[in-house]
Amino acid sequence: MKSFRISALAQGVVLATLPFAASLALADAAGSPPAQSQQEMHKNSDPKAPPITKVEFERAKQIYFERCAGCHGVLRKGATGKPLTPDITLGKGTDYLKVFIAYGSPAGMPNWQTSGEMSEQDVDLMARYIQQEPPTPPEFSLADIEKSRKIYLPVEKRPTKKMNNYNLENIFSVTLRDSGEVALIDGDSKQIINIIKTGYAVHISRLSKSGRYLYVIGRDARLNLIDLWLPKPDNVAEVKVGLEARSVETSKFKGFEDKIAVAGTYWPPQFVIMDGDTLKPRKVVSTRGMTVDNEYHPEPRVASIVGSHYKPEFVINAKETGKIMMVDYSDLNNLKTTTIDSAKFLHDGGFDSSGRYFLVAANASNKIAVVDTKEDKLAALVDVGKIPHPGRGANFVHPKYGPVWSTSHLGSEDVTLIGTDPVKHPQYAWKAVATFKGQGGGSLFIKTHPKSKNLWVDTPLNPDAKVSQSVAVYDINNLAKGPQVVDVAACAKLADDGAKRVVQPEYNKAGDEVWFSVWSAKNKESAIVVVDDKTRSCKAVIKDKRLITPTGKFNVYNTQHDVY
Ligand code: DHE
Repeated sequence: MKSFRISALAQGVVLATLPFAASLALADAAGSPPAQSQQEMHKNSDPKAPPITKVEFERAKQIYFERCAGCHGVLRKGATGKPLTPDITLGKGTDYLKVFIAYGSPAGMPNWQTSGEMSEQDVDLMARYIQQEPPTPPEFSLADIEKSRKIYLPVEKRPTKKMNNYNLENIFSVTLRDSGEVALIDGDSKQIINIIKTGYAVHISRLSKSGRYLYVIGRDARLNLIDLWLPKPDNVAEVKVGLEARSVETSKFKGFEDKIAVAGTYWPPQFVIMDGDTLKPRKVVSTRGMTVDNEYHPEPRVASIVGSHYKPEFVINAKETGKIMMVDYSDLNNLKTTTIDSAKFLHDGGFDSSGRYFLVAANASNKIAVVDTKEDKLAALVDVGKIPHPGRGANFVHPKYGPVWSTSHLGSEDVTLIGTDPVKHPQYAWKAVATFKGQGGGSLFIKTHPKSKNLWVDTPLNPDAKVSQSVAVYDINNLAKGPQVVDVAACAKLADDGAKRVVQPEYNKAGDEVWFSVWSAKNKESAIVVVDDKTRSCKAVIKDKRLITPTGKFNVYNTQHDVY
């Protein structure tokens, strides 16, 4: 295990700390044929695979981990993205693969080269790399997790009450994707409170039930625990829960407030249940097993996790198997799990407005699975458009259909509404009651707020820069009117040099501002644009040289209370 961790992670650190030009020079040197002939070559089981040196292979492995594994899988068996195993890629050949990687596709494959995120040499390298056999990373046991754990401030030395004057409920935890940090921004003053070291490319932030503890999980499976009660909120504990991860959640049920945390990993395919205040691992559970089609899958990655409000349970979604596990955390020695069959490949989702039903995208099946967390049963599988991608979705009351939850799509321009009220609107419950057109494919997130009349839909992965730099906003009482397009990137007034994806609307606590990230490459300036929800015009722009590649933003109150 050690050798993989050290080589992959050390490589990442070396490349991340090299100046941009130096890392390109390294790529140039590694990519050119004369250098190849002097270097040791990587040995692949199929001699038809294009040549790649050992150094290039290690570098490509790191790029694949950072950029590709999330969609295509560590073993490249496919999920949100297509399978990329050598039986498929060798037939396509290097030239075909290079074009696809460079230009992307409207179905959601990013345009890595034309957006400036990968050099021509890197695109060539990746096209050759994905024709080799994928390397299998090592396992990660409870003992490995415990060994990695660090306590920066023991529980007995932490404050017993809030020690600062911040309005904690309106703080935003902002992912600084490529710098391996989060920025805590005061939503009232728009000032940065602290920039906190975390794992690489934090994926999400979640709050403990009381709102005191903030948990952030990196793609490299490093989980940080931040205490918002400190005079200056900062890390108090940290643990590495595996090699690759996307999700973290906390116990929300009465009697278990702030007590338990859970993190799901992409690799190894498992989840770990921990003490909420120290991150001490208590139980690791593998997700390997049969899919809903009764075939064995070696890599069912853990996608979204939410804490039930009805039972002491976590709702844990295994992507490749399409199984939703209701894991009872009240007795970890006699762990009870109810497994619900839904559809492949489970990804992101959120609660309906009542907090009883959890709606999750089975994205490659073009379905939304609805779980009743009170009865622990599948309430419905709803057909929607191509590759639904809701984030946590958006709940509002539709004039005709009553309470609805909505999703946009990565693979189509559709925005779909699903009825969520089986009591007063049973004829619409768990049906796709309306679909209307957004700006285009490549949407990742949709958002509204109980106090707002607006529904915001982003399109950061659309290949057309005009579309990826703007958002569509609809009047929820008059959806037929169509959207107003707001050019959010223009408000940020950034230099015209490369992709500026506008991503993830997030409301402030009051529901009268909506925040967007303007996500540039890591060596370019980015910004956060705050839009006035009523006038739909730019209200503030937050710029700071420390705001490197901001992506996800999590308002403390809205995240803590599942308001979306
Ligand atoms: Fe995400 C949510 C996985 C790419 C930003 N993303 C999620 C969740 C999963 C997931 C499983 C739900 C977690 C939960 O609720 O418990 N994301 C993946 C991937 O596998 C994928 C497709 C590829 C990858 O390599 O990671 C991927 N995601 C991205 C990005 O490229 C984004 C845009 C930028 C980034 O920071 O990496 C991104 N994902 C987000 C955000 C959320 C998220 C902001 C939470 C949205 C919310 O409002 O809840």
